[in-house]
Amino acid sequence: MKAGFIAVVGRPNVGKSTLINKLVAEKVAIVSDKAGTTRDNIKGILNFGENQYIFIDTPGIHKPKHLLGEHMTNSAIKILRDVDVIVFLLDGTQGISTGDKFVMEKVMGAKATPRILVVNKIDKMSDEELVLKRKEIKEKLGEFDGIIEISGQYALGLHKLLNILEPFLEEGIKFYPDDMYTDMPMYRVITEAVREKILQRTREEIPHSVAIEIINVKKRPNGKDKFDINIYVERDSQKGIIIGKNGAMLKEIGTEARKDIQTLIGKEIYLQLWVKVKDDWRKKKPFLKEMGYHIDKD
Ligand SMILES: Nc1nc2c(ncn2[C@@H]2O[C@H](COP(=O)(O)OP(=O)(O)OP(=O)(O)O)[C@@H](O)[C@H]2O)c(=O)[nH]1
Ligand SMILES: [Mg+2]
Repeated sequence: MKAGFIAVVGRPNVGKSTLINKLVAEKVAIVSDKAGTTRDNIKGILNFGENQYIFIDTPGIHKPKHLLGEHMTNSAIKILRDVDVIVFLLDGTQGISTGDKFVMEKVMGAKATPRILVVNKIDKMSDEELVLKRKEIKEKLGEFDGIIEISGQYALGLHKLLNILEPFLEEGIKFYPDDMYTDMPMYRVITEAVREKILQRTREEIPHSVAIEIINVKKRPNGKDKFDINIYVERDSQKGIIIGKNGAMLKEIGTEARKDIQTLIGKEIYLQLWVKVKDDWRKKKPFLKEMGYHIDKD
């Protein structure tokens, strides 16, 4: 019996959350094609054979432009020192960028922690590209304790990944009960589901400008519990887009989010969504704190 903590880090959009959902075979983290989807560390726990793998999904590491970005990048960097092994995920379909080198700097900052380089999205790569990628990694990033190629989305190479991580787990312990696959509280399952539906339907600044808060819960013993939820945006124009023509967009977001939440929590609920404007909230510390985003470094 072995167990260990594994931080999955990389620049935004490389597929960290998709990989963790696939590994634990549950929807732990929300996913979208927009960079900057994940805003907090989330654990995805996998019991495989006798072993317990505790994966930590992290926000994409980037150079922040506001306090929310600072919280996101700091969350990812801070966890590096506290894990047994680091998985540094690359998008194999793209060249190694200054963004990846920035991640590497942070990974190297956690000196003693072993690091595995994982090339993702190989479903879109040829064999020749894979060989060239190994060369590029060596030249631009340096040496690792292991390198492997996978596709998180198509579950290719995941057993190999578990095998390569196994030696870094600690002997003789288990940290979580067998039926627990995440540490996410129910309220976050709900707010993240709403945020995902907005991210999947909007573009440009909007995905980055939304924050979600449950403002009221009405428990109804003989009916569905009712959740009132605020969607905060930064501008009036964004509010209009999220509400949509005759409220069509907001309705769609609510319907889709409700379906996901019901599956995740195993019971029917009623969702009421409200859209509110909070100017430049991503730069305002008290509001960020209220939303559960902590920007203090330690
Ligand atoms: N082709 C392909 N696409 C993938 C794969 N894994 C993830 N994607 C896509 O990549 C995009 C980003 O995926 P996420 O899992 O949200 O990426 P992330 O690294 O968690 O992103 P942030 O939370 O923004 O840092 C989505 O559109 C995924 O569908 C893969 O193995 N192959
Ligand atoms: Mg993510």
